[in-house]
Amino acid sequence: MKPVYYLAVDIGASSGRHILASMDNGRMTIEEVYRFDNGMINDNGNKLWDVDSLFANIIEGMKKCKELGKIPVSMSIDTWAVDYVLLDDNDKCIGNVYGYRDERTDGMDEEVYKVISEKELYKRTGIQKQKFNTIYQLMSDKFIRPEQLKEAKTFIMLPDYFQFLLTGVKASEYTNATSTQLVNPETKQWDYELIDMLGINRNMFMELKQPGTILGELTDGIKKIVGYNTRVVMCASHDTASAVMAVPTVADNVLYLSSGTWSLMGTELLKARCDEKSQVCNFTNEGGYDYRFRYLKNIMGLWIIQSVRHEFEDRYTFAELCKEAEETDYITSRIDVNNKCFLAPENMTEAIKSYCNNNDLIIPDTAGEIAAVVYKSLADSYADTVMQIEKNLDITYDAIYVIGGGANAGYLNQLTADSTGKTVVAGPAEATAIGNIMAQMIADSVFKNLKEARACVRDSFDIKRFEQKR
Ligand code: LFR
Repeated sequence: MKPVYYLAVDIGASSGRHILASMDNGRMTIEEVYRFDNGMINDNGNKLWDVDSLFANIIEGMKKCKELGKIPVSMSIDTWAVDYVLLDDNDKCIGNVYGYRDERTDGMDEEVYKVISEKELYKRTGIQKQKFNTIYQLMSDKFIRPEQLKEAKTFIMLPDYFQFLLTGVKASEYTNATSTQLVNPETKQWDYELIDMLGINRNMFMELKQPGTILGELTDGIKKIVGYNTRVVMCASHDTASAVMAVPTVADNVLYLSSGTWSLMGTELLKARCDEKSQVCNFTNEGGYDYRFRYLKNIMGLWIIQSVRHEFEDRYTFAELCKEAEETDYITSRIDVNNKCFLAPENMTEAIKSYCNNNDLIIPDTAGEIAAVVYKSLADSYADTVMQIEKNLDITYDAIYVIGGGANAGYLNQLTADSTGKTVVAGPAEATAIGNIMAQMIADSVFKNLKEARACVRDSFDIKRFEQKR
């Protein structure tokens, strides 16, 4: 029998990929068919996404499936969170599509708190404070582009926007929408009262749909370009929500670390925890598949090392950087990876050096020394986060499930096992795309539910274990 293919388009802040998946004897197999670079472009000091080029890449990857003779029965797109497009009454994009590292949200928290206190906002939404959350971005729209905001008829987040371009169907997916900080964790719909309080046009927002919803088929125009038709299904379109679906275990109460541009460390809860302890530690309750909540913390993540690598002119692969770091084990300096100076510095290497200088730490110099400082500091911050989660939830975990690209960083996995004292279970590296596929396969009745799909992921992919050595 010919295999049935499902296509995941997983676009991260630094790269995107098209992954085809199919079932083979009860196991899921995946194949990367297309990959492209991504990054915010700097346009006169504004950090923007080039959505046209992203969409062109989506199409290129879809064409690749045709070339390979592997036409998917369905497809879905996930991306990072919080960013959005404003559409006019002809459904055309209005103005810039800002990237979340843009500085325009500086000071916007204070503007929001004039309307609702920080504490009340957390109680109401359960979403951690990140200066780039959509709520602060929309507040900044009110200041820097009020005309465009007024003109906007539709607010649509990036995966939904791309899927609209493919199908002509406009809709909003729930998991990604929760990252706006405008969704009520009880009703799982927009918090219209909050939106009104902020003075934002509530009519821009579309009813939220759960992952698994079938959106529609390709428009005639797209069918012609790619050479086939397929069904577009909503996955958990926030990449982290898809990644968490692919944690390779059926156990409850699991500690995961979704490791990519960001490190997202947390667990799943059936009810959002919007208490003070969680707020103080800045834990979020983002919406997950099947009405679960992702109780997690954003840690600056591999973005720091990605940036350093670029600054060394991509002379080293990530594996080589790990190796160099391992050989530079003597360096004792540690940085606070979540310090805001690392969010969007002009030069990351310089930011690390000046952090060390300002804190009387030995200043790292070589690529290996810098990488060692970063990796070890990340591992330390994972250990702090584990302690906070265990304390807040009164649970002890035995293992950390590392999923996403960072699962391939053996050196970091070992450091994490050492700093936390937990077993690190690493893989799958393509967790986000796999989660995206899982939602499609569940919608197509390949699996009964999330648990069955997770069991399949556990049995299908190569998973490595790391134990504490020192
Ligand atoms: C990871 C991620 C995080 C989100 C950040 C910004 O790719 O989606 O979950 O906080 O990017 O959108």
